[in-house]
Amino acid sequence: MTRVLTVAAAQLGPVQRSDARKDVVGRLIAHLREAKKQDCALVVFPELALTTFFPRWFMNDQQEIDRFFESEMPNQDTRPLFDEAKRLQLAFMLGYAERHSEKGRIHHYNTSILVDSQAHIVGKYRKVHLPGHAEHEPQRPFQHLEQRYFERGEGFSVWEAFDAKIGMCLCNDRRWPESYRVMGLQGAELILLGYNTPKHYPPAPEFDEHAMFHNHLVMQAGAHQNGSWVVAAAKAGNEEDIPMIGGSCIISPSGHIVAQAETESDELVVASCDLDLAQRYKHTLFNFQSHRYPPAYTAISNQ
Ligand code: CDT
Repeated sequence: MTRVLTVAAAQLGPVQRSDARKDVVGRLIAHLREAKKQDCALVVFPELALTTFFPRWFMNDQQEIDRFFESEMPNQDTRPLFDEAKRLQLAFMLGYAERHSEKGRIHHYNTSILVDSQAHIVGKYRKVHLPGHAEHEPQRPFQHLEQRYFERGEGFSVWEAFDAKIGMCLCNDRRWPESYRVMGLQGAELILLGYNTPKHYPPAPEFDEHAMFHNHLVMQAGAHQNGSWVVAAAKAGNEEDIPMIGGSCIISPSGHIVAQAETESDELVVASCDLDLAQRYKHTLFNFQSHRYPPAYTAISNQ
């Protein structure tokens, strides 16, 4: 019997700084209900889905910064999302800013969780590749302060859930082949990722015209070279006057985009993913065991 999982990339239009969490959660719930109508089993939400992409602002006051973080998950604001997903028997991936307390120390991460159809958290990923910078750069039209607000996560895992092997990564991770390969080496058949990408890249504005091409290029390559599906959910549209690229999509292990967002608003992108097609690539063209030669790759981890 073939294993087919119908999934949705739940693109979000802009989330403004003034938007209340409960209103954003209402939009996520609307996505869940539409996903159920379209027979989905799993819904993928963007990176930092509950708030505006706050690393674009320089802040010094930790109390102000912490207002964008969640100290518990679920919490009062997100409980309705978990309850509705359980009622609909839908699994989901959610990106959010995590404030974590351990041994008397507070940590801040850019995190995603995998939640099963019974509303249990079955996987957690903390972003590894933190782009941007740590100090205020006033010459920029807007900041990208992920290196100021977050600590790096430890690495990439793959979880067995929904009769599939599922990996997670976040935004800038998708530009690095190592992210996919480490998940590929663990057998990932479906890689879930959320992203927030401004249309304008201040350090090299000449790249701007290629932003969507590069967005899809890296994910299509990552999917194909590892024989995995990729489900990618973006924020889109003008968020706090900063245009975000959107382009949410679902990519087959063949490398082709099989479904893609057409708008820069809240939009559900749906596809049925044949997980056995992932296995077909893993056993032929990208049979790691037969064809990779790790002794030739030591520079990748040594350098
Ligand atoms: N959120 C995130 O990682 N965004 C980056 C923006 C470009 S680097 C400043 C990305 O890779 O899409």
